[in-house]
Amino acid sequence: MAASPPEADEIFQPPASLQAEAHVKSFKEYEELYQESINDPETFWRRVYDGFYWKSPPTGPFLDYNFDVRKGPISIKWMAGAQTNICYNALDRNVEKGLGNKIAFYWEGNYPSDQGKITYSELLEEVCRFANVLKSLGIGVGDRVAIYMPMIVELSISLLACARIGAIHSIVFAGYSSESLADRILDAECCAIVTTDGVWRGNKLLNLKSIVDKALDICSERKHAVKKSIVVRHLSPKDEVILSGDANGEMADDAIAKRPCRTLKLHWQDGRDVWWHEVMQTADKSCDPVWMDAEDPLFMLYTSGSTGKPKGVLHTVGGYMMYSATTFKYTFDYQPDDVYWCTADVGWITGHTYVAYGPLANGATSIIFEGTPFYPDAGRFWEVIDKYKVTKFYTAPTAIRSLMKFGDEHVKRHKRTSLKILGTVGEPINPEAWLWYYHVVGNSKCAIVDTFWQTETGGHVITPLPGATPTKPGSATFPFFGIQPAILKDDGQEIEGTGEGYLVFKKPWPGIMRTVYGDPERFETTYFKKFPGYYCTGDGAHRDKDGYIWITGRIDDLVNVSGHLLSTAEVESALIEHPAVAEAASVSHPHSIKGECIYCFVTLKQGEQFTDEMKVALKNMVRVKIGPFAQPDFLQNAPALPKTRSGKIMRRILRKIARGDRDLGDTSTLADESVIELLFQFRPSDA
Ligand code: 6R9
Repeated sequence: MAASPPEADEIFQPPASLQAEAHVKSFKEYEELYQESINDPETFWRRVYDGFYWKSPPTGPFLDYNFDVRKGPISIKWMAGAQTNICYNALDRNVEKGLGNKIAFYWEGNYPSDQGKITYSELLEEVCRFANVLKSLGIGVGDRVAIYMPMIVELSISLLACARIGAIHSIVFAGYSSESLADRILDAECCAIVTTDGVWRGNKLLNLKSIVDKALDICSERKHAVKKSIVVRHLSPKDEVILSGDANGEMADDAIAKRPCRTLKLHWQDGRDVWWHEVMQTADKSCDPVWMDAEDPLFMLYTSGSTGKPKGVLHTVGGYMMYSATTFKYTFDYQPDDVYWCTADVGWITGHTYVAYGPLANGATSIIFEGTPFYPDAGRFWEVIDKYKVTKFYTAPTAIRSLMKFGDEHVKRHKRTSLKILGTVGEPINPEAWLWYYHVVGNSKCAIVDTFWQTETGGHVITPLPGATPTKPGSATFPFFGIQPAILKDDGQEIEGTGEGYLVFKKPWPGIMRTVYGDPERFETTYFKKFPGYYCTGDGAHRDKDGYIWITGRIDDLVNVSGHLLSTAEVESALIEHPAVAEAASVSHPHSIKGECIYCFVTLKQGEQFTDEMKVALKNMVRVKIGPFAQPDFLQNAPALPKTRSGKIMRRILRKIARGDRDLGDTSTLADESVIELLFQFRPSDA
């Protein structure tokens, strides 16, 4: 969904009340700091570096990089040789500073009566115990650990425990199917997985362990054995868990909530499966951190790639630590008495950086939310905000748009007087949703920060600063410190002043990804080959007359469904696995709530019928192969697909057909023009 033309904009000044206490109090101050971060990055980032504990200093240059494929392999090194530990900086140091009794996380469950909290000292103890568990299972530096969990405190404990002992975590969003999970485990060759028995999402009970079991079976079939599966007993004793297999587990002492209860059958594989609470019982509560090189890997996180195969985006310890902490501090203007809430799942990068690492590195109190915005009703967000007196709130445009549909009453029933900053991330926010967020949710007194960034960038790269940047609804505004954007034309020329083109960055910042796990060539091809000398985001952007940047959306074959990136190729290969399908093409299609959705053209094999049952079966194929969130909204019968003479599917034309737009542009390269009319005829009436 493209933002509105910048000519139609209105400017919103930073709220004066916020400005007074802000880290950056004026646009002028932002500009000065920004100039320093570009002209003298070492001085700028050394100040940040000095705020952390390092066991030993860098052994070479502070920054060493090559961004130009013509000069050799791409390489990015910040503070190489320096030793630190991100878990130590996020926990031990805060405890040493006297924050031991401060709440690190409030936990708010799916059911409003399910709640919990954990202080910095308690979190440190739990993390140490789990780090010792991992060690006792033979896991150490460089080993990959998969995590497939709902939004519970044990998820944060797991990732911090990995970081403490130098193991690399690979978190997979717990909405992915067994097959997607298996692909990711296999690519990273994970030796262990952490999961839970089940989880309630709204009124639905999901058996996460059975999804994991199936994924581990697929891995075994492909000759990779995951040795340990550590299972958190998350369901309340009211939900009866029946184990089949050899072992039996004790039930955790959860609060029993007023809610429906259901029986969950778990298969238990003795030797491989262990209960979290059993192995934790005997684990020691202290564990020395392992000192890691700044450039050692911290985690990988898979993101869709235009070829269909997901990429394991790799981040390293030192740079990611500094960048997650710094962007959190400035974008949310972090203050010690804040209660901060980012609604993103830790399975996505937003959760990694702004639920886990960024807030903890700053000693912040934040919320881990397991629920959905609509359960028990569409007022849940605002209820939680009042319950914990949330000051800074961060969510996605798709959530804002869907809540708008329920009307203002759900919001107005709650006070929301604690709110100061409202953030958005994941996709372009349309000005209508921005204005509703500002006026209705924020009572016209909060700063809105529309933060543009990517899994690959580690943290915010284009964003307003709440006390400094005058905002325009729909624009992510200006670059963060150390980020030098450029907008390029097709021929690679930089556009000076106003104009629209490819959004690229000219220099590395500490939080940029270092490689694609196991595939450095793909890293170079995807991000550095198209425009040598630049990091290419894959997004389009427009710069207006005042220098504001407006992200216009993906310009590759990725679709952004509710802020989740999917590749059209990934969806197509899922469809093609159905025995009735001869060929499939999928394109992005506008959607009023999701921003974009997936529209598929399917050519069936001869003799097959495009019935309603067939449609259901095809949608199901995508759910099973990728995950429920990837399910196409539209499927249309395509007796043939528009192709060039060389056989390439013309998705540009399919996008127009999906929208019912007959202004197709140049069709001269089509091998057979008659296909077009046929496809218009078969267009579903609700598209
Ligand atoms: C953090 C995250 C990255 C893609 C990115 C872009 C889109 C994210 C945006 C935005 C416009 C914003 N995107 N934030 N587009 N305005 N404020 O979402 O990472 O899942 O890797 O997605 O999301 O298209 O390239 P990731």
